Amino acid sequence: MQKHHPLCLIKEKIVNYMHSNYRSKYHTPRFAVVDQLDPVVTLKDNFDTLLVPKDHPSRKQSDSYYVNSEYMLRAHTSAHQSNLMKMGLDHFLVVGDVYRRDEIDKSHYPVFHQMEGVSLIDNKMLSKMSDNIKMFESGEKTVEKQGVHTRDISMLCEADLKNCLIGLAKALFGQNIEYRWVECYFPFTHPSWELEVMFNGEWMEVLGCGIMEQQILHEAGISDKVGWAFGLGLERLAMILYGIPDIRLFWSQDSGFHSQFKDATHESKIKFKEFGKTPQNFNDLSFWLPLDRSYDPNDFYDLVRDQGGHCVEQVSLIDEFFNKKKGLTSHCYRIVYRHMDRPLTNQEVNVIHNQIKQAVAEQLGVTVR
Ligand code: FA5
Ligand code: MG
Repeated sequence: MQKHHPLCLIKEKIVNYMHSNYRSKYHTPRFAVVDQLDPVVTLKDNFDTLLVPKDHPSRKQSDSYYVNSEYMLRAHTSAHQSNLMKMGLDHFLVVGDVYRRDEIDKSHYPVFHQMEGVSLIDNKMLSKMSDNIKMFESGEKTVEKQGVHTRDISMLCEADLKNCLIGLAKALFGQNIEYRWVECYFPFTHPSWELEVMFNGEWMEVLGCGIMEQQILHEAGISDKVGWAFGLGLERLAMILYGIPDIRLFWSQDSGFHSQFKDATHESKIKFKEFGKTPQNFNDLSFWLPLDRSYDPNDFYDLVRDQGGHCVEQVSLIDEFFNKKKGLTSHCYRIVYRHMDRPLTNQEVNVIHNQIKQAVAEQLGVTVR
């Protein structure tokens, strides 16, 4: 929800991809975006509706966060699939925070964000995609398909789903990404896959997906459609896109992190630069703006860069006011000092800060406080 946060940027990028590639007949976006749902859900929605067996490991006390015997923090955005289908949505994206007790390493965190995508295909859409395909039969379940699905519809859905996701991966990471599909198991889809993308020399799993179990649609009151679904891990996609090496960084309050995304839109090309683990040091300065020349804060930023070089991590205008009596405007700036690879001493910071003050006084002709 936080504008310019890399998770918000990746969300916007994905929504943008889905909206530009999938249109309804009046050219409106086909996928509805739902991103304000309460993360407290029933165990029924998180597990039962999705056909998760009673003895499935994800139900253990040690794997999820329970409120009581009826409610829990959602462990995946799939918890909303059924309710949204019951409300009549055929194509939707659900974005939200999800909660799991999980391992701790650079790509796992107990709170993370997922985007669910669901697409239901009806006969009308089907007739546009292919000729003479039947959806249902009463056959056997095989590795390739559910018992009630024809082989044709299962293959068509698989191709449509994988196209969508590989198209997304290429839109995010470029045509040359290294990826692989891994067959896997989810109780709510069959067949099911996970997509892995090469990142810093290792395979990183970024999403799970599959053809929705027909029983889930059936129980939601839908008998004439088939569907596919995916669940994306937003942190991992953003890590790959921006080169963010550790998932904890998404929770950083440090301006060394946020300054790198400060003015970004989802179209900005950003490569994350590690900022040292060294502490920050900040110092404020203020002055009356010159009257005899035009002034732009960028003039000041330039001077700071000249004097402070790589010791300055961020500069922000923290206060601005107009003094009626004097007819003058005052700006107060905060300069955050931090060297990328060693801690700065107070003395060093003071020296640089004074040099900046002096340069401002000389070059802008103002008195600095
Ligand atoms: C699911 O959560 C399924 N609900 C996805 C799905 C949806 C499958 C619809 C089929 C149909 P999984 O547990 O694999 O699947 O998580 C999906 C993604 O969330 C993972 O690929 C990964 O990118 C991300 N993820 C999982 N656990 C964590 C974690 N602890 N920290 C950060 N990201 C995680
Ligand atoms: Mg997985």
